[in-house]
Amino acid sequence: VKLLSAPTSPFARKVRIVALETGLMNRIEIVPTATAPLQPQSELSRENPLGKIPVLVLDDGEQLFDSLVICDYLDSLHGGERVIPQSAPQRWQVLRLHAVGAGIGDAAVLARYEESLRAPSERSSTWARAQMGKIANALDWLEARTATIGDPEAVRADIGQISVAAGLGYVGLRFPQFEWRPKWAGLAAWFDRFSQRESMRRTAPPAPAVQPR
Ligand SMILES: N[C@@H](CCC(=O)N[C@@H](CS)C(=O)NCC(=O)O)C(=O)O
Repeated sequence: VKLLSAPTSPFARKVRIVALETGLMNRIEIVPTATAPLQPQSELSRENPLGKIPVLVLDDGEQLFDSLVICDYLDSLHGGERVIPQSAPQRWQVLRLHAVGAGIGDAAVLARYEESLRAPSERSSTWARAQMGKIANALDWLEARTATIGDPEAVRADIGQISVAAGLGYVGLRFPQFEWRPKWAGLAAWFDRFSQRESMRRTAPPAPAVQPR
C-alpha cells in the first residue's frame, strides 16, 4: 500500500507512528505528496476530495482517509494489542483523547496557513490568535488529566497518546515562539518521555530551515 504523506504533517506522522508501533511499516511505501490548500482542484483531490494528506492507497486502488480511518484500518491488520481499544469504556476515553490531539493539529495547521498562505493584506491576527487560544485550552484540559493520558513507556501506545504527541510535536515545529512547556509542565514531562519511543524518534519532523534575517 502507498501512504501519501509529508514529513511535517502531524496527521501523516500519526499514521506512520501507528505503522511503526504495530510492525506494519515495511508494508507501506511512503509517497511524499505536496498539498495545495488554495487549489481545490489539485492533483491530490483525485485521491481525496478534500485535497488533504494523509491518504492510504490500497493495492486495489481504493483510497482511505482521513488519518483516523487509516489508523483503524492498519489496526485491523496485525495480531497484537489494538492501538484503538475495541471495548468501552477505554474506547471512548482513547478516542476522546485522540480528538483533542487531532484538534490541536487542526488549530495549529489553520493558524499556520493563515500566516504562510494568505497574502499579508488578507491575514487575520484575530483568527490566528483564536486558533492558538483553542490550543491553550486543549493544553489546560490535557494538563489536568496528565496522569490519565497513560504510561508513555507502555509496550502498546494507544491512538489517543499518539495523536496528542503528534499534535504537540507540530506545535513545537511551527510555533517555537509559543513556549508551552513551562506553563504545562506535567504535559511537557509526559511528552518528553513519550518522545523517546522509537516510533517518535523515527518520525520526528525535519528541523525548519533557519530563516535568513
Ligand atoms: N482530518 C484530517 C486532517 C488532514 C489535514 O489537515 N492535512 C493537512 C496537512 S497537515 C492538509 O493536507 N492540508 C491541505 C489542505 O487543507 O488543503 C486527517 O486527520 O487526516
